[in-house]
Amino acid sequence: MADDDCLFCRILAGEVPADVVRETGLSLAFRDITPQAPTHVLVIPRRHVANLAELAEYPGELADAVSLARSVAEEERHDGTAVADEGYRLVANTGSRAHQTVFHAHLHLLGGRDLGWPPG
Ligand code: DGP
Repeated sequence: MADDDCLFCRILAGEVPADVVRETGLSLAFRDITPQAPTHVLVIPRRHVANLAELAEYPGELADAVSLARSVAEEERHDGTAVADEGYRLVANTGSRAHQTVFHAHLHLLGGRDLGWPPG
């Protein structure tokens, strides 16, 4: 199931260190190494699939990842306010033209500042 060449599989295996925020039996949440917002957490399935579209073939695991992201948003606070209350964004870059650089499905959870629209 794991891909030895996949960075996020190596994080899941504990071979590459990560700042883990929360986890479930199906998913892991850890801080992005190049944060783009005060809260920038990546939520990944333990299953190695290339992107979110492929994760849709496993609805329970997709729901678990979204649920974990919600839990992290409820826990993260800036100036005393939960990210879940002030607003946050879940992003799944899919494919190289959308700036996907790691081909293991992941959600970016971004919050803690005003987020522009449309995204770049
Ligand atoms: P994307 O461009 O959507 O594929 O996002 C991949 C993200 O992964 C990017 O925001 C940077 C992050 N990232 C890359 N390498 C590492 C790493 O070694 N550790 C952590 N925590 N994040 C990483």
